[in-house]
Amino acid sequence: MFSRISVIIPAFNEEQSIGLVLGALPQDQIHEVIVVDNNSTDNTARVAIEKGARMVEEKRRGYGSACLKGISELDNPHIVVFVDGDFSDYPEEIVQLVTPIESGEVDFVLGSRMILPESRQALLPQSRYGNQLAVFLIRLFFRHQYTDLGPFRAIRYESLKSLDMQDTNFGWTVEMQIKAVQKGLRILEVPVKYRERIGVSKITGTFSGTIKAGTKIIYTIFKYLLT
Ligand SMILES: Nc1nc2c(ncn2[C@@H]2O[C@H](COP(=O)(O)OP(=O)(O)OP(=O)(O)O)[C@@H](O)[C@H]2O)c(=O)[nH]1
Ligand SMILES: [Mg+2]
Repeated sequence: MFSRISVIIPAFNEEQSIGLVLGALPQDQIHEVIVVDNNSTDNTARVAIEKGARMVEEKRRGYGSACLKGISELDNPHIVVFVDGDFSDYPEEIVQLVTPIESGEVDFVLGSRMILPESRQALLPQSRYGNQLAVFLIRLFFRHQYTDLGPFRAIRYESLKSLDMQDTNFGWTVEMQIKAVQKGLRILEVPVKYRERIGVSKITGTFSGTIKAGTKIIYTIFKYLLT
């Protein structure tokens, strides 16, 4: 990896996993790693700093708020990578995400957990079915076939800026994917591995999180259809 790569990790109470995520990233090849701590009540921030990440705080709760904060702190990268802090993704696979952008082939690479059977099985059923519904609606309305709304993704910084991201919580991933289609970005999906999270579920692993996230994702799809 020869470009300046910045990694943004939103994290809320991930003290058990954030160190593993940071340890698995090839940090010597990465320009900066920004952990956005969202008012964690555990030692997420301390572990992140000990493991060499830059830690920034975002008081406003929400996955999108944390990502927006991370973007505002970027030090002029070529490529921005988003990865979760729960060690569900395999951070070493960053190479597969970044290489097609470095070669000039594409602008946006989405890590799909729906391609490898082992990854698909590691998804919670509500994620699997929710994703299938969401990607069906995106294909219907926006004419692009995605297979997943996975959090592990890489995008050219210039392209990311052109998307003018807004969502402050669960609509973040789908907003990026819809806007990427609308802006005519060159999009590629690559298969990524996935495993059960470490630590406590915040979103999909909880009933209220699933309802809130599912509703927001569907709402976001219709919002961009109608605007
Ligand atoms: N900054 C921030 N991060 C959050 C918030 N909620 C969750 N996260 C982080 O966002 C990532 C995704 O959240 P997860 O809890 O893994 O959600 P999920 O993958 O849909 O479902 P589970 O893994 O089953 O919980 C993790 O790194 C969380 O720490 C939040 O309110 N603010
Ligand atoms: Mg997770």
